[in-house]
Amino acid sequence: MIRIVTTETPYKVGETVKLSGWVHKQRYLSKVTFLLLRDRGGIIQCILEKEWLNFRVENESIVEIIGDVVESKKQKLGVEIHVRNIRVINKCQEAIPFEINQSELKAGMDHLLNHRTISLRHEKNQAIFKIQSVLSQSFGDFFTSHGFTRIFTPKIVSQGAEGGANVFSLNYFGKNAHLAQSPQFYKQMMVASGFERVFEIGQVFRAEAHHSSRHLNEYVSLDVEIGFIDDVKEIMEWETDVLKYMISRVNDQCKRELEILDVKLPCITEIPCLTLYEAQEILSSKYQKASPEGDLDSEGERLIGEYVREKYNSEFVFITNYPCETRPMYTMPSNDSALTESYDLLYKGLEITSGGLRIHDYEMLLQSFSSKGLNPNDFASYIEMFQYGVPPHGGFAIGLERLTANMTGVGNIRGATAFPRDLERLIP
Ligand code: AMO
Repeated sequence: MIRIVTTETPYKVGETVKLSGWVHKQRYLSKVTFLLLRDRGGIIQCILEKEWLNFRVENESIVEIIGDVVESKKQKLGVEIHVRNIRVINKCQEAIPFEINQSELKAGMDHLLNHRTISLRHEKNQAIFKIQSVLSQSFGDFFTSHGFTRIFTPKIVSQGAEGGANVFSLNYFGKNAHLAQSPQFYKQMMVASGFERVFEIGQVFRAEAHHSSRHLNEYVSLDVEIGFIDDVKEIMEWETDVLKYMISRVNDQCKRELEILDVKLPCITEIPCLTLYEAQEILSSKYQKASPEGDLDSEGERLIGEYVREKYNSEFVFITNYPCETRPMYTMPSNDSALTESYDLLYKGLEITSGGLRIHDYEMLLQSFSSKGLNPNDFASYIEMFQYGVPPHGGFAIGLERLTANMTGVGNIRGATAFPRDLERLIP
C-alpha cells in the first residue's frame, strides 16, 4: 500500500489508507485513544479502539498507521482514521526539550535554535519555511519566464564586492581569500558575457559584528542583473512586478500556511517612492529624528515605514537618490550631481533590497574605485571587462530571510532562517 500524506491527498470515506509520521499528541479515554498524527501535510486524528486501546508510545515517535477513512464533521479535514494497525518505526527515546504540540512554542530563541530539528517541527515554523520555499521558487520562475538565465557564481573570492570591512577572510592554499559578500561582480560579468539577463539565488556572507534582529552573517541573496537598461525606474518596475508575482504565488500555494500564521499578505498596486532627502526631511520635521549622513538608520527606516503606511496605505516604499559616498564603487552616479542612480526598498520599515544602475564606462569605473580609496589593480579581473563592450545595466538583490520574516510576522530574522549564523552561533 502506498503511503498517503495528510492534506496532499483527497480522502475517500470508506477507503483503507496508509499514513506515516510523528505522534503529535495522544489522549486516552476509557474506550478510545485519540492519536494525532503529523506529517509534512499537516495533522490528522486517528482513533484507536478495542485491541489498540492500550497502545502507548512517546510523542514524537515515528509510526505507520493503516486505517479506514471515516467521515467526521468535527475535524477540519472532514475525516478521521480508524486504526486497523499501528507500527512503531522509530521510538522517541528522550523527553523532548520543549513542548511542540501547543499553539505557540514556549521557549527562548536560543533554546529553540539549539534544538532546531525539534522547533522546526512546530506547525508555525513549518509554515514559515514552506512560504520561504515558495518565495524563492516563484522569484526564479518569474525571471526564468522573462528570458533570464539562472547563474551560480563562486562564494570563495579574492575581493569583497561591496566595499567595507565586513568580509570573512580565509586561507586559500596559502593565498588570502574571502567569502563572497554578494554575487555583485559576477552577476555583472555574466551580463557582460552575453547572457544579458541573469538571476541567482545563493548564500552570501557578511562579517558584521551586530547583535541585531535584522542581521545574519550568512543569508540568502535573491539577485538580479539586467542588461540594456539605462533608467533606474525600470529596475524598480522589475522589482515591483516580481514582488507582486511572489505574493500572488504565496497566496495561491500557501493558503494553509497563511492561515496557521494568521497572516494576510500586502496587496501591491504601485510602490510609493521618496528620495533620501525627502525621507530625511520627513524624519526631521515629523518625528524630530536626525539621520546619519547620506543614509537612514534602522529607527529612521521604521518611522518611514509608519509614515508610508499612514500616508499611502503601503507597506513598501522605495528610497532613491543616495549620495555616491554611501553607495558601493560600482554604483552609477547621477548626471551633474553627487547622487547616484540607486535605491533601497523598505518593507514594513525594514530594508529588504538595494539596487540600481551600475557604471559601465571603464574610465568612470576606474575613477570610482580610486575615489573610494580602492586600488583598481586589486579588482582587475572585474574591471578589465569594461574595455570589451559592456551594455548599460543594473539590478537588485533581496534578502530572502528579511523578506520572509516580515511577510510571516516573525520579529527576529533568525526565526526565518533554518540554521542561522550570527555572532555567537555556528551550530547547529
Ligand atoms: P546590500 O548590501 O544592500 O546590496 O544587500 C542587499 C539586501 O541583502 C539583505 N542583507 C542582509 N540580510 C541579512 N543579514 C545581513 N547582514 C544582510 N545584509 C544585507 C538586505 C539588503 O537589502 N550587491 C547589492 C545589491 C545590488 O545592488 O544588486 C547588495 O548586496 O535585505
